[in-house]
Amino acid sequence: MRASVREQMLEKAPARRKPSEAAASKQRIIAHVDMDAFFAAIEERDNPRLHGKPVVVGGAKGTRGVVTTANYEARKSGVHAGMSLMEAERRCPDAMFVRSKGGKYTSVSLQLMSLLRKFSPSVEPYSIDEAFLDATGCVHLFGDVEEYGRAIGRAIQETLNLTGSIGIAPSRIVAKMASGMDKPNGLTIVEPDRVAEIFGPLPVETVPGVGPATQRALATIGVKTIQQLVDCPESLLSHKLGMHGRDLRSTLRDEEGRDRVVALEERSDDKSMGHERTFRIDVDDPKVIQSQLLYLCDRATRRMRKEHYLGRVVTVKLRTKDFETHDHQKKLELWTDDPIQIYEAVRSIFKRIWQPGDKPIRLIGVSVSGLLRPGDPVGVQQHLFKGSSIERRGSLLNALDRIRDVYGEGSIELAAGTDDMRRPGRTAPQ
Ligand code: TTP
Ligand code: MG
Repeated sequence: MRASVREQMLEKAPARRKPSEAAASKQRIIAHVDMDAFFAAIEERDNPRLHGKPVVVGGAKGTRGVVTTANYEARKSGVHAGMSLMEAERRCPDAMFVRSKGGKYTSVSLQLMSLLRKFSPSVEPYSIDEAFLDATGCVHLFGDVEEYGRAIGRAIQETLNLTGSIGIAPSRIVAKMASGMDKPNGLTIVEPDRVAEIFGPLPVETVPGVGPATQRALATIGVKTIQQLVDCPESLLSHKLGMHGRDLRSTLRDEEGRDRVVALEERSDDKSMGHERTFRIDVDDPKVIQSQLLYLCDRATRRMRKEHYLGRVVTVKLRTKDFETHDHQKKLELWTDDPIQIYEAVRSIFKRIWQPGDKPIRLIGVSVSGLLRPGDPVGVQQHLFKGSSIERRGSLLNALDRIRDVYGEGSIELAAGTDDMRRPGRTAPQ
């Protein structure tokens, strides 16, 4: 089915517009690149023992934990991200199991992003192995859309010795769906006048960001296909799904300028969400400080979840008794709104700037920047953390958030953040 859709698109598509016509009509051309089996492909590339074998990334054989990703060879046996390692071993006994090596993947990701900047001045990294490119003014430099896509694929292969799949379409969401249609090492081009014909009949769950819960909610109002979702009255979607419903519809309809590719340089990364606390009595007890930090992480991420943000850059601010102020940051590998993940980063930053025996602390603050909204337009969070422990923890956080919505902020807190010592202080959102 996938191959045939691709053939239809590539071969039966009406003659492509000439570059000058495309430019004249101001039709946007967006490319989406998604690397194939990213972590597993890097492991396979770097370790000759793994070549050609089924590879599962996530942890050593026989250990507890979940599959982070698996290469296409292992996927043939039904192994997929989010599955327990034990189940992966049962399904694919010959698989080679490898632990994740975060730093290495981040550095390949950076190489990928800088490589992609040769193909467009506007490259928006979207996850560790995905990016959107605004190709509108660039395609004609390479000949046509197909040559442009092939050149990107070749450059990835030659420079990184990896493969990626590419979707090229008139909008971000369609480009993203297209890149997933012919994996691995695929190139799928969707002409503007064929979008509705190709994607309209597909089930709603094909849309990135539509998980099982959204799918069920849509089914109750008879919305099963993408076309039905696009045609559904906005008020009905809002009633059923709130902001997410409105977002999905306007994304699919290309409304509200959602098609802009926002290069990192243009992104308003200066926006941050956080909380800080000034103590009435200066504090130097590490246990108290730790519980304060967890409390601040909880508060900061509570705000992020309320406003549907995920963040990536964690900053700890510290002011000592004599007003010396320190400000240190850490960039996480992936975006998150999880207080425990943020807390882990905060602890490692804090260790660098304050040790027991240092000057007592007058103020501490935690803030998160590098913010993204998952509905912009595709669910980064849902996509990246599908089936992971974060998703499971997510339902606990949702429950905590709901209790706070009803009974107030102080009604329930993360355990170590409830230390009484915080009461004498004052906190302030940043
Ligand atoms: P994906 O692009 O979702 O997956 P992939 O590149 O492994 O496979 P595909 O060919 O289908 O695109 O994610 C990119 C990397 O992000 C993936 O290699 C591992 C990591 N990742 C996580 O850390 N946690 C997760 O839950 C998922 C899904 C991926
Ligand atoms: Mg990928």
